[in-house]
Amino acid sequence: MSVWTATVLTLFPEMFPGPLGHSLAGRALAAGHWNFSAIDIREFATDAHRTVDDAPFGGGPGMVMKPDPLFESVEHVRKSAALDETAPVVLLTPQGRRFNQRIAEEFSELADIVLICGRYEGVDERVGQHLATDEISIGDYVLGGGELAAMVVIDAVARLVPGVVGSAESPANDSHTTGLLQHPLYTRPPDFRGMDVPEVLLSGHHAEIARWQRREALRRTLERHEAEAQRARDAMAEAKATSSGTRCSMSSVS
Ligand code: 6GU
Repeated sequence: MSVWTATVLTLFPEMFPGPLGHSLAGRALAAGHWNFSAIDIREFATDAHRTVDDAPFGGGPGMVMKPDPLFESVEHVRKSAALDETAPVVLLTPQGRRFNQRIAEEFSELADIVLICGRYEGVDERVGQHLATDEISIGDYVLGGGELAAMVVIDAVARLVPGVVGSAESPANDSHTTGLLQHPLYTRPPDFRGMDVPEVLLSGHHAEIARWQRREALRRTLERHEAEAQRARDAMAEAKATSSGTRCSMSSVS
């Protein structure tokens, strides 16, 4: 049986496996529990100059990744026997849906994964519409390209694929899987430069420890959500102020 395989299509294959070659996922990769390959999109350019980008129709700044090398390279990996034909093809772009633990779980239940790293100002729309099965962003900020985002997605998904990272990990208890953030963790020494470990953790009282951990997880989760709700309220107040400002200036014009 072939192992779970992540295939990345990129203009910068030398960036890989990068951090994926280290830590838990890296050891599992070296041990053959999963498989990784980076494919150079430029090898699938269709002209003598190996062109992978071009100016946008309708004008505008920057360059757009051409569709033909991307379609050719996905068709190439789809044909390779090692890859499951139902593997999702994920386009990494700031316009995609925001990656989270639920999406990581979805991907981990599918066989294999293909990731396309966007570069330049963007990717020809036909790639998102007719080639990719998914468009993913890892957060509300703009990176120079999809490569770091692909590494984030692969790291998060690989550790959920059964057999990839080993049973020592228990993804079922991960924060975000439980819907709660993780409770605080401490290790030796119990007194470090006057900073103490909470008494209960040293008590050996398992039921009390479990209660403390749950309370702390709930407290952190509430704090985070309250901070997010406050930001949303501020944004709402700001939007209302702006739109009433607009109405005022409109009425003064008419
Ligand atoms: Cl997937 N790509 C780029 N270029 N920037 C991003 C991103 C992806 N996700 C967040 N920012």
